[in-house]
Formats: sequence, structure tokens, C-alpha cells
Amino acid sequence: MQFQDFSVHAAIEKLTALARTAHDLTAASGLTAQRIGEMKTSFCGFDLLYATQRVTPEVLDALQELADEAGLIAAYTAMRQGEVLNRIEGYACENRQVLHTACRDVFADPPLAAEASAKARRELEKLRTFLDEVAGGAIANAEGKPFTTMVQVGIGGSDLGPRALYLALKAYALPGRSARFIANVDPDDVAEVLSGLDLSRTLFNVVSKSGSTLETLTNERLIRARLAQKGLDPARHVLAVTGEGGPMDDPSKYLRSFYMEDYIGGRYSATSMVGLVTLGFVLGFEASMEILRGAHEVDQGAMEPDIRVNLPLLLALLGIWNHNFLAHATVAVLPYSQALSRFPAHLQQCDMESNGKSVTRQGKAVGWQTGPVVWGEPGTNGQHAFYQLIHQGTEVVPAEFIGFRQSQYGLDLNVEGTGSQQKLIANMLAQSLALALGRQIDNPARRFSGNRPNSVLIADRLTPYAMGALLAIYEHRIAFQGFCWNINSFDQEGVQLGKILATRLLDLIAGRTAPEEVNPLEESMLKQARIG
Ligand code: G6Q
Repeated sequence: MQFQDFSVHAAIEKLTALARTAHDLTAASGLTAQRIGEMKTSFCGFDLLYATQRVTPEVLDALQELADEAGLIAAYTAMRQGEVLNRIEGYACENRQVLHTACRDVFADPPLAAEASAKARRELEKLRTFLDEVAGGAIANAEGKPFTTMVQVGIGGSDLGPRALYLALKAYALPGRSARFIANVDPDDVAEVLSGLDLSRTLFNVVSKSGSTLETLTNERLIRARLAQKGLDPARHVLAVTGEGGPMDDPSKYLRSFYMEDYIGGRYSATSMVGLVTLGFVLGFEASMEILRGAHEVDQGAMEPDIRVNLPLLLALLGIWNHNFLAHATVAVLPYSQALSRFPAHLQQCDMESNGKSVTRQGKAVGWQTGPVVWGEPGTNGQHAFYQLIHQGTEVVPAEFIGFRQSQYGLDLNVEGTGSQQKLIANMLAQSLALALGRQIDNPARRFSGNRPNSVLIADRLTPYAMGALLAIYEHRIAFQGFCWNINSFDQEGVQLGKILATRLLDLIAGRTAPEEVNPLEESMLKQARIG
């Protein structure tokens, strides 16, 4: 696959010109009922309403041209087929395939990446057996009692996606099952999680692709020590998810070992064993497969070249329009669903670790903006907090609303003519309109400029299928943008330097640094912070 610089495409000039007179949503017929009806894409159970973006049919046509010129569908197809896309030409790099979609390709016949898909099936079968054994009592604690809680121990990609999905779907937990998560090396995090648990009924799922992450290995040691103190055998309570053949691949130490492959990036690993072991324990095997089915259907739909049909591609291009042409630096993802409370945190990692890059795939400095700052919180809570800036601040923040027509638990009450779920969604739609239209009145303090671009993504209910679909929609939005900007969205060199320096500081604190190796800056930082 040949990638070209973002700046070379003919559509760029067209889009730059169109951005000078971007659609005015506040004008007399800037936002009409007809426009709302027309600017809508339905895809895998979700409707995307984007009439409240500052686009016209002409802009959409130019964005389509950009997608075609940049070969976004060809790049995505190459990714799914296993081309080595995690690379920077001519430089030392990870040099890997990018095959998180193979985890979901188990539904495809034939799969696009046959070998990777076969490995995913093998792990799924192991998971099914494990879950059957837990359910049937073959796996139980020393007293023969069933396990009720799984604590996932992992950080970054081995935490954020799985945690976001667990919180999103715990309404569907099997009776008596729950999960907790420990990520930080902060001992208080471990203490707080363990304090509420009956350890004798708890499984610990230690997740580390590399098997060498300081935080996770430290927490595993702490947990093993705690189990031993309580007279519990760690080999009965601790599982592993890791890279086959890696430092943590020692089945004798674990109740079970599950594997993930190096071609699945941490932040894209929620649908591999990294997410599915804990999700499977809580939700059961069938519900976990529904997550994969939702993701897979999006994977398939994302092959469609028409941006008005392919929702992840459209989201990607609307994001590019807002970021590169209308010059908006950030994007807020605002789910009107408490269950999605950690989904923005997952996206923060998935998007910013993927597209926070300054060199092209050929190792040259980029001459255009790449990934925006991504942030967000659930509504309506955010409305009582930072929405002030979104409505009236000097920084225009494009917003992506996510909502559901029905609640998960079905517990609702009609108060003054509407239920809580209706209030929740009415608020979301009201925000979308308010940001777009603004309010032009004489009082400057109460005036709203409007023209604040946003879109609404809505589905019937946050089910395992919908969660899988939503996850994949965003994964592919990110990948399409990265392809378009000609950057490698699949490495994360930017997190390495801090890790190296932290190791040096720890060596210094532990007295392992030879006197001639002591760096005065590092020594001074420790001294002034009074650490050590
Ligand atoms: C994600 C990153 C990073 C990674 C963590 C945990 O894409 O690579 O967040 O997931 O550093 O790594 P391990 O799973 O190897 O412990």
C-alpha cells in the first residue's frame, strides 16, 4: 500500500476554499427540518445525525474525493488482510501487521486474515471451555465454592477498553458475577479494590501483552503476597493474558494462560482475550460473542467507499473537516449514558495514542495538523459543568453526542409527562440544536454565537452488540484519519521516553546507579521533590 502526504491531494485545495465560507447554521435556512432528514446515515443499528455539522453537499463531495484520493478504503482493506502497516519506512519501528479485526473475523467465511482468525478462534474455544468449567464447578476455590469476582490487573490498553466495556455492559452481568480493575501502581488503588472483596471467591486476571509492564508486574506481586497472607493458593486464583512465548508465558504459575498476538495493539485489544476473559466471566460467552458480532458487522460495513453510507468513514472525514479546515483543536465525545462513563477515557487513549504523531509514514515531519485532543464526560452531568465553555467560550469544541432511545435496566418513572430516559435524550438533542443555532439577542452575556459543529450518534439500546459496534466505529474512525494524515496510527513511541527516565529515577532511589552514572538533573528533581 502506497501512502501519500495529506497535502498532495487535489481535494485539499477545494476544501480549503470551501472552509472560507463554511455553512452558516445560524442563517435563516441554515438548519431546516429537511436538512436534518437528509443528513442522516444509518449503520449497524446506529443513526448518525450530522445536519448540525458545518457541511454542505459540496463539502461532502469534496470529502468523498479526499477519501478516494487518499485510498482510505484500500488502506483499511490492506489492514484487515494483514499487510504490515505498523511501520515507518526506512527506520527502526515495530514493523507489524495490524489485525485487531481478525478477533472478530471469526464470523467471516472466509476470513480476510485466515491465520490470525484461526488463532482468535483457538483462544475463543479455550475461553469457552474455561467459562464452562467455572460455571460447572470444575474450576472453584479450595472449598469448592464458585468464584464471583474477577479483578483485571493491567494498564493502558490492557485496562481502558476492557474497563469501559465492562462498565457499559454490567447491566447484563450473570447473577452474582462482577469485575473490578486495578491499573495504577498506586498501592492505594490495590488496597481500595481488595478491601471490599472476599479474596477466597476472587479470580485475578493479570493482563500484559509484553509481560514486562512495571505497574502490572508490581501489582501482581502485591496481589500474590496478599493471597498468600490469607492462606490462598495463587495458582488457583491467578490467570494470565499475555503474548505467547513472552516473559509472562509460564502456565505453571497460572490457573489458565490466554494469549494475544503482537499484531493486536494494546489500545485495539478489547475484543481480544485482553477484554474477553473478564467480559466473558461477567457476561457469559454468548454475550461476549455478541460484542464481537457488533464489531464485525461494523468491520464489514467499513469496507464501503461511499462516505454517506460508511458511518466510521463519514465520522473520520467530518473530524478532518473540523480539525484541518475549520481549525478546531479538540473534539468532545459526550455520551448521554452513564454506562459509557469510561468510554471517553478509552477513546482518549485510542485516538491520541494512535494519531498524536508528527512524522509521516516515510519519517518526514508532517506539514499539517494530525490528531486532535479528545476528551469527554457523560451528559447530562457535563451540562452542569464545562458546557459553559462549549457554548460561549472562545475555543470552538466540535462535539460528538452518543445516546440510546431505551435504558438498559428499564427502571424509569414518568414525571410531569416524561420518563428519565426521555429527559436524558431530550437534553442531548437540545444541546445539539443549541450549539448549532446559538441565540442571537442584544444582551451580549446571554448571546450564543452558534455554528458550533456537532453530531448525534443514536441507537436503540446499549446492548453487547451495540457496544461492539460502537467500539469498532471509533476504532475505524481513528484508523481512517491516520491513513488520511499519512501517519502510523499503530505505534506509540511517544510513551517510551518517560518510561526510560522513570526507570533511571527508580534506580537512583534504590541506590543502583553507579556514582559516575548519576545525572545531576535527575538527582536534583528527586532532592527538590524530597523523594528517596
Ligand atoms: C497501547 C499501548 C499501551 C499498553 C500498556 C500495557 O496501545 O501499547 O497502553 O497497552 O502499556 O502494556 P502491556 O499490555 O504490555 O502490559
